[in-house]
Amino acid sequence: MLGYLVASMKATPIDPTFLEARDAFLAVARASDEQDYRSFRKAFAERGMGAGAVAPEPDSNDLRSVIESLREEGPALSFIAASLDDRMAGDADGLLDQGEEGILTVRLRNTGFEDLSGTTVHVTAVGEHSEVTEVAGRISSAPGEDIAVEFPVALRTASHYELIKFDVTFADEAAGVPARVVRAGLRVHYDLAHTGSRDSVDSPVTQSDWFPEQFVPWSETVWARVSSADEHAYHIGSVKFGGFDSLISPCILASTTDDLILRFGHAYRLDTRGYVEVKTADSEFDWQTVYLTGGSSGVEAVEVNLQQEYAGQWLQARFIASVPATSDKGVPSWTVDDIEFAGIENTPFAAIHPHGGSPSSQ
Ligand SMILES: [Ca+2]
Ligand SMILES: [Ca+2]
Repeated sequence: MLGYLVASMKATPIDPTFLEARDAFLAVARASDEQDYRSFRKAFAERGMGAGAVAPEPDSNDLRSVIESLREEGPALSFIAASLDDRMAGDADGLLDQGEEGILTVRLRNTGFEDLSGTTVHVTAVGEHSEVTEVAGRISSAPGEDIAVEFPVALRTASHYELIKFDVTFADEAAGVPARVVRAGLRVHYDLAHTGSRDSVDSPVTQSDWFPEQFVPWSETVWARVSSADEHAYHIGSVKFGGFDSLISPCILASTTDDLILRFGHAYRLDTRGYVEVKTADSEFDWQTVYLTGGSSGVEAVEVNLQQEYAGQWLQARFIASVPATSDKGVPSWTVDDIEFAGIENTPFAAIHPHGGSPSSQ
């Protein structure tokens, strides 16, 4: 058993998902004993990591893409993601706008325990917005392998930031994987520009400006973007296993003339303290604490004035806490919203603008 574990660690890729770690272990076991392989495969399936299971991506910061499966054998095919670009004919901003032609990329994964050789993928546009060109052919894949299929798309009509939809049908009838239809919705006809110094978290585009702490398999402590009514905020809490986790800001350039001020609203419900820290790009020092939380009963507004201490320097801020496991005492949590940097020279946060409009005037 220990021999398998050590050998599988050598075969595991860097920053693995749960299932990449599982597959490395199973591959090592199968190379020496088919019966052991089947026993381990059954044990993984009993814990939700069976045929058809999908792990969160290594850089996921909300783990929402997890699919559990208790099936211990057989083939399986899973839909992972769909994306659009404007690479065929457009303004090359990477976003598909009205009148442009691009590619719809459909990503599937062989999530079963068998090779597939007859996978088919079809896409139809829902509504009149776009035209999709079918791509014929049967695709082969090994267990754990990703399949990307590219369909040419022309966007005929769309209003600002419109959600257009496609039905993706995939199957591998020869292998016994029945057809499934997934409806994918994608936003089109808009511009994205970094024009903001405040993140209200209410637009979905600013989350990717933040850096989550590197994802650690088996750790659940992650900052997620959560919503209540129309209001969104960053939130950590509700985990089975405790651990440290941080939310790290994009780089900001402190003004040489104005005070650097960090403002945010938060609700803090952890027993231990949370820290707000900053670190300069060329600092020999580690993160320096600029604010320490106490418990708060409701939402509390905070202003931290760093004056001219970092004048003219590039720096990042982070929110970090040790999150205990969920206990009988209730669910611990920390929610942060409306994060603003004043007294900075750059605009670190992305915003959605009308296509072709002038970002600076929006
Ligand atoms: Ca475009
Ligand atoms: Ca908000």
